Amino acid sequence: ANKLGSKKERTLAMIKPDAVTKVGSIIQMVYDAGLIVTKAKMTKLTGKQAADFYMEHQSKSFFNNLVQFVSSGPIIVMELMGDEAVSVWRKVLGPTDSGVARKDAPASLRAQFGTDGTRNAGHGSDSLASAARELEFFFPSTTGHSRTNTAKYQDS
Ligand code: RTP
Ligand code: MG
Repeated sequence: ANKLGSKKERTLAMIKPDAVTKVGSIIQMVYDAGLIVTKAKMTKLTGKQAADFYMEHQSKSFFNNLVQFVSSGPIIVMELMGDEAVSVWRKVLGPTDSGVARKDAPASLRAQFGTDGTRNAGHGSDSLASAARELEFFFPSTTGHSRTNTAKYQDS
């Protein structure tokens, strides 16, 4: 923690396929929240890569819909940095279900750009541990350990 008691963190933000055309407004929301973009790329996941990324949800009823949706078109992934970036970015996203978000957090990203409980415009890591894993997934380290053991995702 710094002398004001806050912690600089990194998190993985994803603009899902339904909101890629809103990238300009979304990056403005990043900066308005006091975070900065330190890495970014547009890419597209295969179904297998999407299933790997969301493997924590493989037993859930919505898993197949989620994998199909997130691999249905281009996405934009970003490393965001700032004080308490993990929780700040999830606050910007708003509630998981965009319908709920429109009622409870109308200014949130999901309220403005999402559709429903699955097509919800954005993703944010839910903990520091998730952030470390998800950043490595999309922006693999090139030093310190073997890429082949850790990188589930590579540009094709
Ligand atoms: P995310 O991981 O994408 O940031 O979303 P989250 O933490 O707010 O929600 P999570 O429970 O981790 O769910 C991951 C994604 O799965 C889709 N989902 N569909 N009932 C449903 O139809 C349902 N529930 C979740 C959403 O795309 C959600 O963001
Ligand atoms: Mg989640």
